[in-house]
Amino acid sequence: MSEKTIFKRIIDQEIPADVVYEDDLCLAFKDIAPKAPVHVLIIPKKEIATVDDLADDDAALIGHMWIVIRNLARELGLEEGYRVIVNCKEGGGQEVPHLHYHLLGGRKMNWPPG
Ligand code: D5M
Repeated sequence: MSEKTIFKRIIDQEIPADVVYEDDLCLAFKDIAPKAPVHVLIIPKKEIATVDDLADDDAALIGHMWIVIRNLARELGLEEGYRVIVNCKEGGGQEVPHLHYHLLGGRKMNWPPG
């Protein structure tokens, strides 16, 4: 059995996180190294390593997570706009192998990203 990821350890409450939302399917908490005034990570409680590892029947879970993202953006005061990023695998800049959405806002976002 491979070692738990840091995000699985947060789900299991083995390490603390600044949780802003939780339900049966997902958890949202503040990024430890924020890249914008608002930087929240939204993760499924189900262990899915990357976008590449999504199963066809994860579609409802992913749809649910987008509704959570929309609600969080409203609650966090991001009516001027925001960015949602998913890094996929090493080449995509993913460091933690547990699927996560970055919700970034509170400043003007640049394009293209690095
Ligand atoms: O993004 C992984 C993100 O996870 C990165 O922005 C830092 C953040 N991170 C790492 N450890 C923690 C803890 N313990 N709490 C909160 N945030 C954390 P990636 O897309 O994989 O590069």
